[in-house]
Amino acid sequence: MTGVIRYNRDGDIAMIAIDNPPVNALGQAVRQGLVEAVEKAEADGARAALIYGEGRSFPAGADIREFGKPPLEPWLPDVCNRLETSPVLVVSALHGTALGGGLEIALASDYRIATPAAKVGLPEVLIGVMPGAGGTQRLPRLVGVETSIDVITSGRQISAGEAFDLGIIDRVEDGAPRDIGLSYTRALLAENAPRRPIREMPAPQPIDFDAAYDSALRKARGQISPAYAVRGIQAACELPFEEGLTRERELFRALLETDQRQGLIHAFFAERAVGVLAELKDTNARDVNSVAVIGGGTMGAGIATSFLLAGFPVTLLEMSEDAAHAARGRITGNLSGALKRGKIDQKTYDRLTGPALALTTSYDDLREADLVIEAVFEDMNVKRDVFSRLDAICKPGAVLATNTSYLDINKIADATQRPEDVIGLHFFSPAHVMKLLEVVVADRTAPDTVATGFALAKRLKKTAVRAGVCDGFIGNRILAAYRAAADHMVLDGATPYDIDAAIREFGFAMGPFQVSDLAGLDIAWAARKRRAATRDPRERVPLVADRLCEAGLFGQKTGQGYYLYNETPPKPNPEVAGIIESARETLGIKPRAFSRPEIQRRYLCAMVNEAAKVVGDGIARRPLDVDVVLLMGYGFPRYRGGPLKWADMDGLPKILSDITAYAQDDRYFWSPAPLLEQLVAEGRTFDDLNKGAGK
Ligand code: T1G
Repeated sequence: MTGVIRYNRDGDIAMIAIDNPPVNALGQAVRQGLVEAVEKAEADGARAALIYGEGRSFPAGADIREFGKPPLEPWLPDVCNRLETSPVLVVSALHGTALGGGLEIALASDYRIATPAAKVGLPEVLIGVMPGAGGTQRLPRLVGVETSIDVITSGRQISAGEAFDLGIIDRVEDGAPRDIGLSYTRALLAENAPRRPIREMPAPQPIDFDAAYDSALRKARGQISPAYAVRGIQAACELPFEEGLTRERELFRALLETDQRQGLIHAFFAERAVGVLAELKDTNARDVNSVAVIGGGTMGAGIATSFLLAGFPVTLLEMSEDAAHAARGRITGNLSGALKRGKIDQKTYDRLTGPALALTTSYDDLREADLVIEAVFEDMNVKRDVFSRLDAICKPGAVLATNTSYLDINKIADATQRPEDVIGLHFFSPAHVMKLLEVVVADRTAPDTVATGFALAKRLKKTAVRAGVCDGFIGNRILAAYRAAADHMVLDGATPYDIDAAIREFGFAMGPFQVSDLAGLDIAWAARKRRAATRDPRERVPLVADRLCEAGLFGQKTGQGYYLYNETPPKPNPEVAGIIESARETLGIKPRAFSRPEIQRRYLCAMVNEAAKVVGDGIARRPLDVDVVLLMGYGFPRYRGGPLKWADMDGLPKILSDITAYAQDDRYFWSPAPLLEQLVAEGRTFDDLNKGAGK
């Protein structure tokens, strides 16, 4: 028996415990141990074998760190087949998250019991593959094709209750998995329960699989794994079981080789790696139990909602009773949305909108707060005034945070005598929904203040990424670059609508001009006007965007921007063509055509180039930090792994040569990032910089 599998007997029952922390992933040693254990159970005459997990969970799947490496025997499908064809009655006792290969092990068992809190699922499509150990062949025989397509193409986790209702598990019982498994197995033996290999169940009724395939492809916006999984389920209907397994394996291995699998696995591990920073090692976060928010506008109310949902009492300060009342209305609105979506129950709603939330107009009420976060008007003087007042009022050790999205936090910290307590917590709107939080570290922010930011993100169920101070930190600075590339292409001959279509084709849900209309063109316009005095004369001005704003076309908020919003789907605004034409005339530009590939290329190269500068400048600790920000905050298609993972897979030399070619037209905007030039010169990738960094 391998160290990760423990075997002993309890009467007629072989007890097989899996002990491979943290999630009992089905690595090679576990797979080998399981085969040896079932062989031992058969050899020593056991009548049944109970499989259960030690620690936090029944296996949460194959060990995804093995992906991309040569597969080691025994392969998981063979382990499942070995369990299913054993003469011994096999029972699985599930707890925690029995996912992927873990559920496939359970489906290869004769009976399945679970604790009430257990979750099951086949989330393989979320990491770019599909069930590859019989899941697409056994689940449809158990629950039918429609349910299998829903479960497998969504990759969603299913509660024990729902799994019981669907027939995926046979019994739900509270208690330790070993105990409930043992008593259930004894009961099965006592009633001489028959073996129930799913492979012997009838094939499920087929459906129109081509339609299901097309629908899965459409929904996944270019990601192919859900559609491939549909073909696997189709095989369960059309082929004998063993041939169906072979077909599933072919499809699985094809997905294993794709860039999409690489991108999604990179995203999975990157979202966990961003919290691993050398500066956080051995640094304790400060205790935060009470939170104050200053400013009850959209962002302030969203931030307050986020903390309320995470269980913090919140005091929100506004400048007047009316403003405080309006803030309460926004928060209540947010929470009623959470209630409607089933995120909270009525009792919680009443508590969060009642005793947990205090509104005030007096700074005195912030004296005892452990954390104060301001979301006031984006003006340096206003923010400095707030921080100097906080400095005078707040208790020593209170963390003073700003939600500014671009202002210099060092200047804000200078307004206090305690710069070590000042940090940026940049939420993304809507703050109570978006999972990304940029933790912006100023020059004198103390390490434990940084650690507090990361600890808060965990409690808010958000993913924190460390950012340095610059205009736009990580996400907005890179956004400004690729947004500018889009504006330049409009001036040079492309239409906003072709650009939006090309970027949607790459996998974004929306193109840049749709996003601008959604956010409000006036926001970027205000930023441009703010920076106009210090703008480099070589920078190309997005005249089209300025003129749209001068005409009051701010986008959805005014009913018209690049698109008209008086019908669905919104149509291109006919006024825009004239505005573009006059802007080109003003600038003496003779428009030229842009193909979709060139549009995508320029847009992505601008993104990668600025991202490389952000890493090179130390604003982001590693390339993976940038990937996580763009994936979680800016809609970068997850199956591409993020801009720098995409760049690695596309090839840095070609990207650099494209940037160098574009620089012929605009040396200022397309100045290559030194880090990109260095990596190409050294034959390295952005991923090389991720390895080891931050440990
Ligand atoms: N393989 C290897 N490591 C894993 C892992 C896995 N499957 N799942 C989690 N980890 C690590 C994770 O990297 C982290 O490590 C630690 O466990 C805790 O995870 C043939 C081929 C289970 C819901 O896709 O969804 O089976 O950072 O921080 O928030 O059909 O992890 O501590 O060093 O996420 O409580 C299918 C993926 C695989 C499940 C727990 N299974 N995992 O979430 O903790 S493919 C999955 C998750 C497959 C078969 C196919 C979550 C979780 P570290 P965590 P969590």
